[in-house]
Amino acid sequence: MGYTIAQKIIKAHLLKGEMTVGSEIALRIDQTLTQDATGTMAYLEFETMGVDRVKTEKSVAYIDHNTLQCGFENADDHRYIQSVAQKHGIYFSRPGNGICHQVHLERFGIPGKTLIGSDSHTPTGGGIGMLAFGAGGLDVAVAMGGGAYYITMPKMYKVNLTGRLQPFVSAKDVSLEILRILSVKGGVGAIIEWGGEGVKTLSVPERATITNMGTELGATTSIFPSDEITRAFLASQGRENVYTPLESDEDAEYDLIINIDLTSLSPMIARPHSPDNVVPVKEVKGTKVDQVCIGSCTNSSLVDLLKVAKMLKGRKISPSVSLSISPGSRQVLSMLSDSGALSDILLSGARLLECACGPCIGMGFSPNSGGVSLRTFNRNFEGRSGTRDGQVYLVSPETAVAAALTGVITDPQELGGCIDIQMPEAFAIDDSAVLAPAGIDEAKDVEIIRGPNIKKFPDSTPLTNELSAPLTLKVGDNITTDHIMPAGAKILPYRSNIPYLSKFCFEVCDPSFSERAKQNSANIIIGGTNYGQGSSREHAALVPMYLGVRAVIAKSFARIHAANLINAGILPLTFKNAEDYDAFAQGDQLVITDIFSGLDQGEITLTNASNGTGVLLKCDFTDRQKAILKAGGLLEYTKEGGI
Ligand code: MIC
Ligand code: SF4
Repeated sequence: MGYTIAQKIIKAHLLKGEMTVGSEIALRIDQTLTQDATGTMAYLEFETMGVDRVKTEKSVAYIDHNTLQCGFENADDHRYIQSVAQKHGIYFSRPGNGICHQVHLERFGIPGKTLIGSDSHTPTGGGIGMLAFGAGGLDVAVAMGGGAYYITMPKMYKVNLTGRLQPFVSAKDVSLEILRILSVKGGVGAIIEWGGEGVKTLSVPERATITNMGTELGATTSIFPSDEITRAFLASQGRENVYTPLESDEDAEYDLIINIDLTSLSPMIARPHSPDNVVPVKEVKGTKVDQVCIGSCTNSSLVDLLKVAKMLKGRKISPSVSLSISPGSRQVLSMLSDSGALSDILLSGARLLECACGPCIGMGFSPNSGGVSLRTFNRNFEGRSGTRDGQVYLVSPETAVAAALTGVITDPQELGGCIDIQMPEAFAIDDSAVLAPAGIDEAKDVEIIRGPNIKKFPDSTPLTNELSAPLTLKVGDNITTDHIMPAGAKILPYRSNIPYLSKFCFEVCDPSFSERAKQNSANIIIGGTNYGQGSSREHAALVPMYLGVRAVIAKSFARIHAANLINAGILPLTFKNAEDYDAFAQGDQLVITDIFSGLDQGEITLTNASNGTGVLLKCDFTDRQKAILKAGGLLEYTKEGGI
């Protein structure tokens, strides 16, 4: 049997384990990336490992999420990250240089290499043929220290593309279409390979838009072949030397094959509040729009913004709409400016924001109360925009501009005209905003700068054989990490201050959770399916750990969040029978006994002391995961000598 692209890269990086679906494998990691919102914690963790210099081929620290610097907190964290990077051999991408995934694609991504990043959209690198995973900060810290990255060997899915996209239909519509087909749970446990003749019609940034949103499918990662288009992109970035071709074998086998005819696609839109709530734009046309945001790691490439500029040229946006544009990188912005396209954007009435995540993570530009916001981003979870009742829709840049011009949701195909944009042959290259680390000798003298906002890493509690705790919170299906640990301009500056962050835990679902949890010595949470989908933020595990959460019981978990819970020493347990979820009510007193032997048997009994019901829970952990849980988390485990 032949290999898929992902299997080939896995095989070349396999340190431990068998490549059979469902078994644990350990991978050698070539590159890492962090961003500031998860990076401070990741570097604090890295420091505790006592490794002088990163062991990866390339590690980059980006500052892109939290660039507002409303107070000293962000600014201090940025200084901290800069000094750690300088000392330990990490490249530092300065604030304003761009969004990690966009810059990494442009300047550092290499086909066939492995990358993990403390950000769930790291699979963007799959657009260039990298095997790129989102991970918790602690996993990234371990990889920087030379440790392996552990995952469960995924299934292989293939999406075969045929045909060619019609004018005003773009890669984002492909992402939304696959979300419509598979849902936010449809990619769980799988790597999605994009192939077929239609792939040849997509540029690297378009491919990256698609792999970026594979995260919203719950996929382990997504990947495109590395072909002549990849070579041309790398050449235009002055990096042709890192090109290697990569394709799957003809007889590679897939667990699922989906066919999409690009020619038949029309503009799509995800309605509030889930990226898979997708319909054709036509179905919601005419809805009044208050705000339009163009940018994010999904849609902020040069080609995206040149299209936007062409559609806006000589036109004015609707007086009732506020339009923001955040270019993905300094390279994109400088080329927009040199080509004159920036003026076309500005003269239309758009507002230019920094090359950063910005509104995508609620850092400003929140919609008005109940306001309708069309965004080219990848997530529209409730409250994520910073406005609790904001109505966020996800669209392509073309659909975004159409709405900005007309003031209502509009199918961009109805606007007419032509927006064919060619990829430039050469990108403007200036890496001066990426600071190289100090050399080995000078590094000894680099002092780490720690501001007062950086608080101690919270202590974890080693696992006990019996757990008796109230069911402090019961939630439903598809709970996101934005529910568990919200972000946004008010909270994001405190990502290195777990005690402060803890006040906001589950604020969107239940504002009293944090106070109630603090009163108990231990707490249990029950959730539905796909618990913890969304971001890779380990804060969604560290903060509950700080609040005394010892176990989360759900119908199923999202991959990165389950790994983060284990890393934090919290038991992620699943109901053996999903219907047992109904046997519990918030406030019930729960007891789990014989945890240690249960872990070995793969099954634990949960008793509801309030009504006497007993149900079985699955705990299918690998030996390494059991050892991490017993130690009280990955940090304790590594301190005890585990790898
Ligand atoms: C997100 O899009 O939710 C974020 C903010 O980029 C997160 C990371 C974080 O919470 O810092 C992610 O996707 O992992
Ligand atoms: Fe930044 Fe948004 Fe991308 Fe997350 S999804 S990395 S917040 S742009």
